[in-house]
Amino acid sequence: MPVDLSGTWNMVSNENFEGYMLALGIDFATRKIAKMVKPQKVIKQNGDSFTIQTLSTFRNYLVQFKIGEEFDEDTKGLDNRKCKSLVTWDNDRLTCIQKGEKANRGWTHWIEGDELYLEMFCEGQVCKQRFQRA
Ligand code: VL7
Repeated sequence: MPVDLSGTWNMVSNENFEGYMLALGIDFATRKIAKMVKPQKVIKQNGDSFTIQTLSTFRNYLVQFKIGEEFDEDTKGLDNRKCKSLVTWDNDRLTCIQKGEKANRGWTHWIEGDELYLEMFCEGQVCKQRFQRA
C-alpha cells in the first residue's frame, strides 16, 4: 500500500524557487510576484488516480493523472510549455518526469514526519518546498 498524500497542505518553506523559475525562463516581473506567494497544495489520491491543485493568490494550477500513464501536460499559467509527463512511485516517493523542451525536468513528493515535501527540478536547478497540513 503506497502512502496517502491526500489533504490540504500549506507551504512553510521554499528553497531556490528563483533558480527553478530562471531555468524555466520565467520573466523578472513574474518571478518577483511568484516568490512572494505561499501556495497551498490540495491533493486527492484515489488508488492510482490523482488530482493536485496548487492554489495561490497569484495563480492556480491543476494537474490530473494516473500512475504509470503518460499524459499531455500544458503548464498553462506557469511557463506555458507542453510536456509528456509520467508519474510513478519510486518507493514512497511520487515522482514525475516532464519530458519536453527543458532537460531533466520533473518533481517528486513524499511525506516525512507530518510534513509533505516537494522537490521540483529543471536543468540542474532544484527547488525544495515543505508543506504542513492546513
Ligand atoms: C506548480 C511554478 C514557476 C511560474 C506562479 C507561481 C506561483 C503557483 O507543478 C507543480 O506542482 C506539481 C507537484 O505538486 C503538481 O503540478 C508546481 C508551481 C510551479 C513554476 C512558473 C511562476 C508563476 C503559483 C501555481
